[in-house]
Formats: sequence, structure tokens, C-alpha cells
Amino acid sequence: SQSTLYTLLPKVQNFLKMPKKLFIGGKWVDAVSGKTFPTYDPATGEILAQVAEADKEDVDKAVKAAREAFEKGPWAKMTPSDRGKLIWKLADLIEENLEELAQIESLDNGKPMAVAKAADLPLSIDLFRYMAGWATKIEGNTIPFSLAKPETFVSYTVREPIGVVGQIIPWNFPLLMAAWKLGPALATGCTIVLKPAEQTPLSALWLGELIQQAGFPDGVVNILPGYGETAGAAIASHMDIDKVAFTGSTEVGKIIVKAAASNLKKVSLELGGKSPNIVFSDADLSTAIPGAAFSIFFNHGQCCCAGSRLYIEKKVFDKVVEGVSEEAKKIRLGPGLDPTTQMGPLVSQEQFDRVSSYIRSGISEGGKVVTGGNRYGERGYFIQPTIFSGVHSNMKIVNEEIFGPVVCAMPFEGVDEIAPVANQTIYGLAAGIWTKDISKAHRLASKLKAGTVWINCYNVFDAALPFGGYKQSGWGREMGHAVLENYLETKSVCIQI
Ligand code: TXE
Repeated sequence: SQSTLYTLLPKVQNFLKMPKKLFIGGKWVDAVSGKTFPTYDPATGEILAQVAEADKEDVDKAVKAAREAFEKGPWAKMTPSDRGKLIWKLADLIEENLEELAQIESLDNGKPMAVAKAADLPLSIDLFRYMAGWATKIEGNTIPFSLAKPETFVSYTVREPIGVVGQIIPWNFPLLMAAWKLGPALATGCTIVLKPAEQTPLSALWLGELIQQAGFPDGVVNILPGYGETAGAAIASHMDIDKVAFTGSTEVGKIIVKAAASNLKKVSLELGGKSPNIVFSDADLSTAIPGAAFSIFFNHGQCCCAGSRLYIEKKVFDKVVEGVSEEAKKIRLGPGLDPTTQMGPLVSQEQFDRVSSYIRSGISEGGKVVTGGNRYGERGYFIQPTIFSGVHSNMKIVNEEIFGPVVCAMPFEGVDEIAPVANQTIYGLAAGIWTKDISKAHRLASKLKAGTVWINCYNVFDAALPFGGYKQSGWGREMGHAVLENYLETKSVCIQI
């Protein structure tokens, strides 16, 4: 196993040995059923740990604890400033555990530890700090009436926390997705039942320890590892949860919406994508080529915003495809804990099978594999960075989210033609544009139906910049002050004077 090949940090060794329980009402407890489930090291396929498996009864318990904390607990009476301080403290504690959490993330998800250290961890820490600041800045308005004379009415709005929130997150950035969800919910004063993905529950459990250590009152955050069809479904349909926030597949997003109809809980969704990355012939190719490679191969293509449709202006098509394949060939695959690794395994056997079947489908539909296309090594869930050319717009691999290191390169004629082609997708999460002509970039950006448009860069995130999808990529936004809307109600107060 990786733990015999590489040195695990002492705290990580300890953590792996400890029983992994559910975090409910400020206590670590076994599942009501007593069941556990395994989480795997995707670099080897071996079991990393057994984790308590939450189901409906555990969700009921957690919702009760969260309701109590929301209505009565010290949390409900805390000042916004004190709430902000707790969130900031949590950020500090994550920072103190940065190395350990990066190692856990690498073991459980497969990503290189160096990437977790450079991206997942700092982004999570900064997200909490950014949201800590918002706790004291949630304001309403005073509203002049259009039909009443001045000085007859005074009216104002108050923003109040929505209540008990269910949060269901995926496995591609386990800690960061928890941060994106918890940060704004805590800043607004909600209480939370969080379900990490069954593939990657470990960093969320570590986070639970830090939440306790920071001093959050019992029941404010409850963490319940478990499966989607059981624990996740129980959260989505629960009658006493006021809002559900989900990140994952568009398919499950639709299931969540239906389940949420039970009590018409509010819903926000961050779903799949098939994002176009557009390279013009007037781009600085020395940045556009590595940029295009990074847009799809970062996190092994397991990014909802991955630049999986690479549109290249005809004049430079061959040059860019060749450049991106050179980049792909340079990427060093290996287990996440190996410091020389640049790309780890996919997260699970299931994802490995899914991505492999897309590659087969691309070949059988007539696509040409320019580079990659195969498994790497004999064990673990490694897939070579893969580039397809010779594809056409109705092929499966051009239209469906693959969620692996597989990109389709397609030529285009010019700026007038590209916007409708780029928008030819059920998704609308992100898009990339590479050109030195900044007017052209702005014009095209305005035509793209995507929640984020990156110009001469890709996969750039900031806690202050909203992120989310048009069309079937979701409802609502993560991050920025936009995300606070997901967790607030508006109350209008109207006084006759
Ligand atoms: O996602 P799921 P999976 C896409 C990507 C990937 C595909 C499948 O294309 O190949 O989804 O991955 C919980 N009720 N994305 O199967 O199932 C589940 O336990 C309530 C894109 O892993 O959507 C997990 O916590 N919850 C994506 C979470 O939903 C349910 C990230 C996500 O799992 C549930 C992940 C149910 N019925 C996958 N079924 C992105 N946009 O970033 C599952 N879950």
C-alpha cells in the first residue's frame, strides 16, 4: 500500500487507525444501524478505512440536533462578530493541519499531495476567511413605497438565515466542496447536515474534529458519511430541512429537485458541464497550449468546469493539437503521495470504468486518438491523458460529461461561427477564450451562455468570484456574496407611522 511506500505524517497515521464515526450534535457516534462502509485508496484499490454509514435514522437525529441548535442553542443568540470569529478560527485550524489534510485528500481522492497543498487547501482556508468577513455584513434595505406619501410608512427588509440546511457534496475536491458549502451557511447563521461523498469521506471527518476544536456549538455542523441513495435521499426529502445545497451530477440534481418538493425546501445546485475552451489563431500559443492542457487535465479532468471541448481556429489546429499532446505526454502519472507525481488515479473503479467506456465509444464512433487512450500501469485507476480529434458534433464524447482526462479537439473557422457552436450543449458552467484581441474576447464572452468565462486563463477560482451554471449546470451560485442568497430569507417589515 502507499502507506508502506511513503511516510505518512504521524497525525495521519493516528487518524487512519481511529474509528470513523458520524458527527451528530457535537458527538462522535456510530450509525444507528451499526453499519460501516469502506473507503479506498484509488492508487492501489486497497481499503483505506471503514467509516460509519449514515442512513435515514441518522439523518433524522442530525436534523433534530441541527434544529435545536438553530432555534434554541447558543448559536442562535451569538453575535455576527462571534460567528465570524469562529469561522476564522476554523480557517486557522485548517491551516495548522494543512500538510495532514493534504495527505488525507491525496490518499482518499487520488490527487497529488502537492496539488492538494497548492490548490485545495489554500482555497478552502481562504474561502472560510472570506466568509468569516461576511458574517457581519448581511444587511437589508429601507424601502420607500411607491403608493404611499412620505412619512406615512417606514419599511425595511431583514435578511434571516434560512434554517436547517442539508448539503450533499461530491468527491472531486472533498474538502474544498465542504468549505464552499459550510462557509456561507455558517456566515449567514444556518445550521447544517453535511453528507460527504461515499468515495471520499475522510477529510470531512477531520474537518469535524476541527469544527469541534474551534468551539462551534453542538449541532451547528453535523457530518454524515453515507451513500447517496440512502443518506443523501433522506436529506433531500426530509420534511424538517429548509434548504438543500447539492453539488454533483445533473442526473442526481434532477432527483434532488423532485425529492425537495416534499416540503418545497429551497434548492441550489452545482452540476455537470461540457465546457468549451476556444483558442484563436491570434492567441499567445505559448500560454494557450499549456492552458488548454491544464483546462482538461487538472484534477485528472474530474472538474465540473473542465475544458473538455477544445475548439481551435483552423489555421493553428494542427499546431495546437500537437502542442497539447506534447503537454499530455509530459504529465507524470503516479500515486498521489509520490512527490514527482503530476496526475494521480481517477477516484474509483466506477469512474475508471465510466471514463474507459467513453474512450471506447469515441473510438467506435470514428474519433481518432491523438495521444493516450489507455490505462496506465496494472493497478489503481489510472488513465492516460487523452486527446481525440476527428470527432463530430453528434458524437457521445462531444456531448456528454466524461469527467476524466479526455478532451475532444475540434477546428473552427472564425469568431462569427464559434458562439453558437460553443453554446450547443445542455450545460453552461464555464468557457475559455484565448486571444490577444481583447475586444474580440469581450464580444465573444457576452455571447457565451456560461456562468464563468475565463479569458487567457482557465480554472482560476477565488472566494470572491461567483461560480455556477447556466442551463442544466445548475441553480444559484457558489462563492462571492452571490452564494449568501442561497442561505437567506428576506423579511419585509412595514410600519404605519
Ligand atoms: O455523482 P453523484 P457520481 C458527474 C460526473 C461523474 C458523474 C457520476 O460526470 O462522472 O457525475 O459521479 C450523492 N440523493 N459529477 O456518481 O451520484 C452522492 O452520494 C441524494 C459532476 O459520483 O451525483 C454524492 O455525495 N444524494 C460533479 C453526490 O450526490 C445522492 C461532481 C454526488 O454524486 C443521490 C461529481 C440521491 N439519489 C460527479 N445519489 C460536479 N458537478 O462537480 C447520489 N447522491
